[in-house]
Amino acid sequence: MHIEKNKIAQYNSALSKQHQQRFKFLSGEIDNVEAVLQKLRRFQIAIPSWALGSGGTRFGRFSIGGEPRNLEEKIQDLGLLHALSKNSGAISLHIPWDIPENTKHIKKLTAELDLKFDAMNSNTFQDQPNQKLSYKFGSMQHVNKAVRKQAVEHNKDVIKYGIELGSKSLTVWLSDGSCFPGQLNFRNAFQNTLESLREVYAALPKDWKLFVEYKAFEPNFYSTTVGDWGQSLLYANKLGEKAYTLVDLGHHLPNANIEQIVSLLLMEGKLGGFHFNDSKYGDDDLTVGSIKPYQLFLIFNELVEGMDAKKMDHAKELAWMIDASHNVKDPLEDLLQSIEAIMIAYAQALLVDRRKLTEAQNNNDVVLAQEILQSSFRTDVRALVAEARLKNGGALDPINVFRKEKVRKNLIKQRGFKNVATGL
Ligand SMILES: [Mn+2]
Repeated sequence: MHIEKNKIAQYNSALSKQHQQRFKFLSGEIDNVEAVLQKLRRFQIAIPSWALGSGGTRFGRFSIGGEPRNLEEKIQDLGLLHALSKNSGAISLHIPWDIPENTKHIKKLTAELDLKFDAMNSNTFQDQPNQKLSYKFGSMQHVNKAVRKQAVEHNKDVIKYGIELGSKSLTVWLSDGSCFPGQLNFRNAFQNTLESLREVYAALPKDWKLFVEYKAFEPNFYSTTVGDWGQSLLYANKLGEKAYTLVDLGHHLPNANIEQIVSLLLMEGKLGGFHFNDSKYGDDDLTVGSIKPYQLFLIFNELVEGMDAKKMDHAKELAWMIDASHNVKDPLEDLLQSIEAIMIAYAQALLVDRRKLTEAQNNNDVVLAQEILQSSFRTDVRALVAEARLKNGGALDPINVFRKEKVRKNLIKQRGFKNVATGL
């Protein structure tokens, strides 16, 4: 489904007067409003190809209807999302769930919808039909060299698909680990994984990056072989300059100080990308900003501070992606909410008065430091984010357009109610 530009403009004009009032008031409070708007307009978040259908838990899965039946339909959904939000101009593919059959056609379609290919994702956390050896006891860590080799070859294949599509990075998330004490020799598991990753690293083109994603637990519940940022950083440092750590918000133990982690990874030049989601308990994969918006702001505060310290381009140098699951919401509406939450946190972080904050830190003025951060966090920046979207040709109120245009109803009519998106 496609929503014409002039249709979006019609919805915008109905909201224009109210928006202009709000934006005018807000821009009066911001010193460098044009520079902030420019940054917001350039910021693009990738959507993974597995995020467009209903997600599930190990207990069940409830279809929303009208889910994309193939890669082409997923790209169409992403095109619609980007037309409304203008901040989601990239797709992150999962292999083998979304193997492009006709690369030329897929590339043409994505270009028409103004979408780019972000990081490729490999999968050695489940067995595929016709797969020779099982990953039940791990993939790159496996005690059997033949299993490790199979996992390495799969990653090399994913790189090949990525090269054809114009991607520049590979994200490796391993579920490798153990469920019970004594199951695994930790050192051997680490060394085997490192050796496997080295082979994948050697297959990377010159201008590619390798992201090593970590996760504290699940599906293994006693140990995980890439379990935290320390382990990921060890691999990245040993692999070389094209290897980076990837931080997924939900992949930490409860109460971890994620803003400190990103700050130090940036300092080391080893932060490669970020997966956004939110959680109350563990890796809940909830809508970004739905549970802990202050944490999200504090993370963005460190990201902006750290990237600026290294003179990095916010929009280009790190891989930004939403990695959430949609169990009870329409996936497209959920993604629109997540994009909005990310943009709000980013905008608030851009408003932080860095000079005053540094001064407060140097004076040990704890109260003032908190006041400075919370003053930005408590600023209602929605009109600023909406203005950036408007200037990019997007919708002032994306969810309103989505609902008024009855997108889901139309998709169900087109695709049926009972279909399940590939890969889920
Ligand atoms: Mn992730």
